[in-house]
Amino acid sequence: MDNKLNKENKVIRQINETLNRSFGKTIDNATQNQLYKAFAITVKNEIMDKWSSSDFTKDNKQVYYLSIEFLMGRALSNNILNIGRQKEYQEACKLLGLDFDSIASKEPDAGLGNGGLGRLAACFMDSLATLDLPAQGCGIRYEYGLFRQKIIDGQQVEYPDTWLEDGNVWEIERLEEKVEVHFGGQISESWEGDKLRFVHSGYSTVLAVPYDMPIIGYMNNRINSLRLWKAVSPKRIDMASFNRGEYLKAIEEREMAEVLSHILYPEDKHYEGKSLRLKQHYFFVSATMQMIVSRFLKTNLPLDKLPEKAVIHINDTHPALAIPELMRILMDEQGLGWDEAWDITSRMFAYTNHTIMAEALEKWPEQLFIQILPRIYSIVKEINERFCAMVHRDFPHKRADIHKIAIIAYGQIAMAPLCIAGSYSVNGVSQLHSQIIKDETFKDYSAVFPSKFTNVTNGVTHRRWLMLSNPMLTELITEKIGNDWISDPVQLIELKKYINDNEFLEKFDEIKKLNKRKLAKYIKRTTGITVSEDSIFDVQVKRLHEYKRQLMNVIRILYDYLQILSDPDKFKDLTPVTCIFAAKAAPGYNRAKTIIKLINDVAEKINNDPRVMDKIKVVFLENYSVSLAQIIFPASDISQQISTASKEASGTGNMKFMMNGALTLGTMDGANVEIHESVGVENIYIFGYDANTVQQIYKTGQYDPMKYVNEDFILKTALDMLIDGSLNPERLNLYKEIYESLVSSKHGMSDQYLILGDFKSYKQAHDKMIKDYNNRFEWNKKALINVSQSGRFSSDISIANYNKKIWKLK
Ligand code: 26W
Repeated sequence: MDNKLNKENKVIRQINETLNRSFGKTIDNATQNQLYKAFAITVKNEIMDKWSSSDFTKDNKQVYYLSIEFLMGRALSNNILNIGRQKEYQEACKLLGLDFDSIASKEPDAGLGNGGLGRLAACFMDSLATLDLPAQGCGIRYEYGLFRQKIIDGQQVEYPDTWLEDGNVWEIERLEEKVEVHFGGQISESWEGDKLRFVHSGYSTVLAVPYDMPIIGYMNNRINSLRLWKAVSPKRIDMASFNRGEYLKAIEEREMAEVLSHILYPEDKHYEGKSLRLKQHYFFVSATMQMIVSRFLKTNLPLDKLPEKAVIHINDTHPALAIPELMRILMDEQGLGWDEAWDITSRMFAYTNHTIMAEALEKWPEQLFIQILPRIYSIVKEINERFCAMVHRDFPHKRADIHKIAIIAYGQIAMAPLCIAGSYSVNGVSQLHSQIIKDETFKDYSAVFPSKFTNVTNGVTHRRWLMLSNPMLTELITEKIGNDWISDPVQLIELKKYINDNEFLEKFDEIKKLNKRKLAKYIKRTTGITVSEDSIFDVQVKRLHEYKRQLMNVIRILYDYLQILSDPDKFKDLTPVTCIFAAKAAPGYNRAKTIIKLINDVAEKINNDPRVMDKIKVVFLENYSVSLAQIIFPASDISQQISTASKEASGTGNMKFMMNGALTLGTMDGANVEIHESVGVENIYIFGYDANTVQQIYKTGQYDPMKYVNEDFILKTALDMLIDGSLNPERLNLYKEIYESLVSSKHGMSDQYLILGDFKSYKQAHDKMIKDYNNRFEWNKKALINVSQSGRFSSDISIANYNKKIWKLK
């Protein structure tokens, strides 16, 4: 090591200083973990000035993005990228002989989300800061994020995700900004002059303590905050004075309070009417709304100006209680009457819906709600009564249906209607999805409030999902078209100039191959399976859900397997395919867990059958996470987006694949429709029923899966493998229910995901892709067109649209 050179390097000097001060170490004797922390602290120190100056200012309107999930992933590399210092940090590592990636990998993922909804919130945070918009994310500082998944004997086993165990360098605790949140108790009414007052007593208190993490805009001066609330018991504070008996009781109470921020619920489909979850929701929205109002009060403006200073975005219905909570604060704490409070509140909220799956639409048992949130209940009840009265008065033809559209009915409180009634804007997350919520899911509400409904298509940050994940492709792009695309991603369109440029396409191909080599190494290291970097990487990575149809993919793999066995000669020139899966299943979702087991059983069978001649390999990667996704997307050739049409609200993985030059195999669902529109029919592989046909089948009940089985002997044989012991001879019944659900044609019993109905066209489209891949020049052209069209799906564009259509910040 050249010491003189090193001393002159500013980054090295700073890191050395940090190591010395924080750990009493030098670069030569620090552990990798200490090195990571020293890097992170150094970056944080670099941004502190800017962070304090981008703090809340009273001049500008600000958006508060409320979300029960923020799936941030790792921050170090992203932050270095966004402050524009990648070169300096890389140079420093080179001088020191350190491997930056391995240091960065010491950072635990912030996995505070299940999937699409949580990751969208993270991409939006990045784009908000980059577009220089004043914004704050607000959520819960879960002690445990989404569980860590291990695959043992082919089965998912869940372990706690202890991401905070070793501290979190990025966060700042702001104890002085803690607020109280109240649960339970009674409400009494009293008249104060001509005002009816509500007094809440006998409640229990939980303290909400905020922790802020910096959200750094790309190469600008803005640093927004992600504020996550931790639940703390107020009892802790006077613990010392307690005698022994009270001490135990105090501990118990403390645990009851602090459990609120212990764990992220791992469900992203079945909403459950659990009291802990209801408390979590109220906990973080109450803290957030109190913060917003108290900040506003410091401006000394009259309360009716609040909507000019703050807009509150509700990410799905989980933060819905922010609406009645603001009403409570304005009335009970600020002394406004109902009409004044409602006038303010109803101008401040915007709501995004992320799913039409009926079982995911939140409803709370009325009794539970009354018990936990008595005052909020009385406000929701009043909102409901006024809403129903308005419908009754203004929409006489809807009178007979009022029980269907009410917020409270049949002993349940429905959150989506509350959000729609209390927000000035309601949007879906892709053109198709927004159409469906307007015309089907929420049609009664769109008839009442037609002007509230709009669309903003999802997007993903190209900084994390292209620049960070795929540095080689980023460099090639910038070398050719300059770097304007970074701040204006639509400029990626300039890449079109190279679609007939042999030299360019060869480089493009080489980069894909190097990324595949990296993934192949990861696969070898984590699963022991050898896959060829020359095989087609055919990938389906996302949460495990029946509607996403991982099962259809597995059946197709079995089908291909049987085809090869039946005529090996015919397939000896076939390009080998590596089928890659990664997916977590909700711990209580048994069918999803069985499908994981099935994928692993199929992998075991095929990978170890010499007759397959390595033409098919099946790999299930455990513990799908943001960091793993960053390795997978750049290395993928085929992007499987095969949901039953109408079920996937948007999808965002589809965009990440496209950005990295994978070709989509998909149904006309969610954002696939817009990807298809962008790249043109030659550059995407679309198959299957469209959303209208699916609705038609549901309406008529005309679906006869056995017809498809009887037409196709190989399909029949593939399905038989589920029940004839080919896969799991010791547990013959393991896949019996799955088999039966696929083939049953009894009305009401049949497979609502229509797997066998779509199977033939899926198989054909897949075959065509495998064949087309052989013409690599043409394939790479298509891939390049996908990259060049992906700018439209940057979250920068989504955020610009949110601002233009909904928030209207300066
Ligand atoms: C209460 C249980 C629960 C929890 C989370 C129900 C539903 C959810 C989310 C709304 C599920 C979700 O993540 N939806 C996904 O949102 C993405 C971002 O908009 C879309 O791209 C996906 O299509 C959608 O499934």
